[in-house]
Amino acid sequence: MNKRAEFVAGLEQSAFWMPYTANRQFKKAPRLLARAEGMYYWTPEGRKVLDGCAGLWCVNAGHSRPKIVEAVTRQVATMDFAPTFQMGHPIAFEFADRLARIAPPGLSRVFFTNSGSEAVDTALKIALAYQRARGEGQRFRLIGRERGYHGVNFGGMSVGGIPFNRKTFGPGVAGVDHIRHTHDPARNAFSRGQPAHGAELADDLERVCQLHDPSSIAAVIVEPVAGSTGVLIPPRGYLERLREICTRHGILLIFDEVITGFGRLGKAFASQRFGVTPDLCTAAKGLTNGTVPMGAVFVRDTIYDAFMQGPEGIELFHGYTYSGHPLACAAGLGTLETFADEGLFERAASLDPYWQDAAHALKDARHVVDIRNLGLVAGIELEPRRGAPGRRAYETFVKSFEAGVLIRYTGDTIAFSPPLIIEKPQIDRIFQTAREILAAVD
Ligand code: PXG
Repeated sequence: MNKRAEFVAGLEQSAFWMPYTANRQFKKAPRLLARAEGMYYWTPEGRKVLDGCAGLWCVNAGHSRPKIVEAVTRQVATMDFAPTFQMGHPIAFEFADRLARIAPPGLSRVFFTNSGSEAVDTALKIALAYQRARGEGQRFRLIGRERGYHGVNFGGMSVGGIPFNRKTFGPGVAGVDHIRHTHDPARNAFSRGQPAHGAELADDLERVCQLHDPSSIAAVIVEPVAGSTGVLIPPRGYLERLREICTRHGILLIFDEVITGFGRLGKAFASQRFGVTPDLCTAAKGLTNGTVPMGAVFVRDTIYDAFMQGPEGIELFHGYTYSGHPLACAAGLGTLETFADEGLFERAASLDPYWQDAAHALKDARHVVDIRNLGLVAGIELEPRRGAPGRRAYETFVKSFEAGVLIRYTGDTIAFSPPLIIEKPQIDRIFQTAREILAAVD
């Protein structure tokens, strides 16, 4: 047996319980990655794979970028770890201050976490604690949206709206309700950018407010563009209307920008792209270019100030051992420098029309029932195979990897979200490969 065959044979017994993966299926026929640079991965056998999904929506500046590698290398040799509970290190303050400069207007306070899931749970807890701090402690309800994905911790799971992520884990957090999702292919299929129909779906929040009494609601959380559930772009006017309703009722609006943050939609945050400013905003992934795990919550100044005007002592009983970890902060600073030096947010904006045309060129490809896009994100929805939902998209994903292009799939949608350094010929290759595979897949 050669080395690779030996490794694969051993995988079936491997101790690694893989996340969000069909372990038994995968371990029989693994897809492995061993090296990455720029727009590409390489498999252990040296096969080159174009990264059509920025790893998992996180490597926005491309792989193994020198400024990030140098920053992390320098930091690990200087100071590996230092606590942020009643202690501090300059790089954490520096990173937060740099982030505040590109944050949505007014959201210039930053709480560090280690992942998107932790950022979501932190944002929900800050929202509840803030309502209490301002004398509105009766606001205990948290409202999410059907088809929402907010990570896998208990808060995020509870406000999330994807049945498989919830149904085996008990009742979740109390006092949660959901508004309806915005997916409306009957009216909006093949929309380019934001769909025209559906602003009125935001009024579903009014229904929930009337059901529970708005004065019992602390916060509403939505993804400005929903990613994991299959790339759902907000209808024109929808986010504006959500904002209005929240403001009218004293409810905090949280944008979960874990995938939309850091240039994905052609601006630092989706909030700036849509011109709608939430009260809190979560981030992760592109924050450190995926190099070192990290998440963050951006908080409106007035919310931070409310805590700082409370009694002396610890203002918020919340935090993680690794909040503001020096390696993550170093990676983050290197990432921001790379974004700025190369103008990557503007680059994403300028590629948007080309990307849109390339995606929508698949309108007549086999199995395709809808195409959705915004910034450097696209979702192509396939007609489900009869009796086997999700199977066609899964096979497309596997065959695409074999053909040298890494994409994602969720349900029957294949999703594309490349690093923002992508070149036009690489855009062509991603969609051309998808077209060929769809023609061949049953
Ligand atoms: N919020 C949103 C909007 C996300 O997309 C999280 C929170 C959780 O982040 P962490 O870092 O805890 O995983 C996410 C994560 C996919 C895919 O292919 C998307 C995510 C994660 C893995 C795969 O759609 N999003």
